[in-house]
Amino acid sequence: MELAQLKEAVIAGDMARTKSLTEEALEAGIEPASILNDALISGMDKVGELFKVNEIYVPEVLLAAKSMQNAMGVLKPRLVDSGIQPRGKIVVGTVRGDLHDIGKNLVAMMLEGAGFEIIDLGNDVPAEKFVEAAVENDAGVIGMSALLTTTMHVMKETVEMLGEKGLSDKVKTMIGGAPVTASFASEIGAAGYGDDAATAVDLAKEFLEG
Ligand code: B1M
Repeated sequence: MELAQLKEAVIAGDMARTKSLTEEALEAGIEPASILNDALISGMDKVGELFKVNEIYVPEVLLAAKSMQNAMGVLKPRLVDSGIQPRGKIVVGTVRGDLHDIGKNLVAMMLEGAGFEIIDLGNDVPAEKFVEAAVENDAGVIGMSALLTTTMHVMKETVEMLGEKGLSDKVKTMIGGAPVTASFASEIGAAGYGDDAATAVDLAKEFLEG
C-alpha cells in the first residue's frame, strides 16, 4: 500500500477509493499522522495549487474535499487516540441575512483538509455569535463569508465588536465571498481577504503559525 496512491485518489476526488485506501493504510500499520500529512493533506495542498491556477474548478475541489472528509471520518478516531493536535481552531460562517453557503463550505472543507479544527456556525450568523463562538472555543481566527452586497456590513460589525472587547490581536478575521474585495477588507480593518478557498488556507497558516 503506497501513500502516493491515496494522495492521487484525493486529488482525483475519488471518494470510495480514498476511503478504502485509508482503511488499507491503517490496516497496514501506517501511522495515522503520516496518512494525514503525507497523503490527505498533501493531496489537498495539491488540489489548492491546481485550483489557484485554474487547472481544476469548484466541482473538482468539492469532490476532493468530500473525499478528504470521508477519509477523515475513518481516521479521526485513530488520530484522537494517537494524540495529534489540530493546527489551530477557526470559527467560520456566512454572515447574518445571507444564506449562500457553498463557498463557505468549500473554505471550511479546505481548512479542515489542511488540519485545522473548524467550528462551523452555518449561515445567517450575526456578529455577536461569531465573537461568542471564538471566545468559547478559544479560536484564533474568525472566517466570514458574504455573497450579498447587503450583508457585507456584518463583517464590519464583527471586526468592530472584537475591537471593543480588546480581542483584535487574539482573534484574526478573514473574509471572502464574491462581492468582497481586498480593499473592503482593509477598509473595515479585517486581518485578511481570501479570494478563494486556497488563499483562505494560506491566510490561516499565516495567522496561526506565523
Ligand atoms: Co444567490 N445571489 N441569491 N442564491 N446566488 C448571488 C450571490 C448573485 C450575485 C446572483 C446575481 O444576481 N448575479 C446575487 C447577489 C447580488 C448582490 O448582492 N450584488 C444573488 C441574489 C440576489 C440572491 C437572492 C437575493 C435572490 C432572491 O431571492 N431574489 C437570494 C438571497 C438569499 C439569501 O441569502 N438571503 C439568493 C439565493 C440563492 C440560492 C439559495 C438560490 C443559492 C444559494 C444556495 C446555497 O448557497 N446553499 C444562490 C446561488 C447558488 C447564487 C450564485 C448563483 C452562486 C453562488 C455560489 O455558490 N458560488 C451567485 C452568483 C455568483 O456568485 N456567480 C448568487 C460558488 C461558490 C463556490 O463561490 O461563494 O463566491 P463563492 O465562494 C468562493 C470565493 O468567493 C471564496 O472561496 C470560494 C471558493 O473559491 N470565498 C471565501 C467565499 N467565502 C469565503 C470566505 C473566506 C475566504 C474565501 O474566508 C473566510
